[in-house]
Amino acid sequence: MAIKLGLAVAPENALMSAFVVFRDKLEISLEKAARLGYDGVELALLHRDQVDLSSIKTLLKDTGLEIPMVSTGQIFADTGVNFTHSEADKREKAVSDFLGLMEVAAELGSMINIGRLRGMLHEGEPSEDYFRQSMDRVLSRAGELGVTVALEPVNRYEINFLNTVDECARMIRSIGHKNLVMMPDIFHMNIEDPSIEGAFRKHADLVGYVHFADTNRWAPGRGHMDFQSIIGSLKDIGYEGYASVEILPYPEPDQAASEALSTLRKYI
Ligand code: LER
Ligand code: MN
Repeated sequence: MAIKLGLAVAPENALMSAFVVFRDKLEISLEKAARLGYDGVELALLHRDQVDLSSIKTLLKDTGLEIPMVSTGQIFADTGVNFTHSEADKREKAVSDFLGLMEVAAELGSMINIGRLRGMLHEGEPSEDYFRQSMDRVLSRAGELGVTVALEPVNRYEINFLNTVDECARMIRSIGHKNLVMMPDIFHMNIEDPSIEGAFRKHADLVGYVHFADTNRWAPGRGHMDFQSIIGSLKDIGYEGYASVEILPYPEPDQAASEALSTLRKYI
């Protein structure tokens, strides 16, 4: 077993803000990802009715790919709803849209992520209580469906809550639910954490999924991230899950996807 490589994709009807490498019909993106040599694709969705599950399952069989993760950032990007929103109906919409995507994840055998959808801390408001209440509902359904929820530390320029791996680890440990893991993204870790390798080693037991990008968020190899050392630390902790490439599609998507894979394969 080794670390598996995934690529972030979205269906052609995704919002322009979906942060993915391929935005196209899934039969095209999955065929290209498989031909390049990826093990799986991470699927960015806004709504559960956006995709036809039976045709996705056929595509997975035909290509041999997995969908290890359904990502949910578009729920936040679309209308700004999130788990700590000041207005109860906005928190409710964030949770119910998320639970809709969790059913897709259950059907596909995927995890589901929480990035910016967790929301912000607001002065004078019980934001963390709101977050925990939303997480209670999310995790109780995750337990029923057998879906793993992955909480992603996100850097301070995007959000003011759970920025570092340490902060995120404290939250996950204090919630203490078997369906909750961490999804460190080395782009954010490069900004927030004193040591990327050190953070992986310190919280090895929580790492369930990883996002890879170079320091400038271009394909690995285009910046100054030390992938040999970072992948070395993941090997040291025995990590055998997915590292998915979440990068800007520059200079163009096919080249970015192909460069990312060839850089990472050198070290995996
Ligand atoms: C989502 O995975 C992420 O890393 C965020 O930076 C997107 O805004
Ligand atoms: Mn990420």
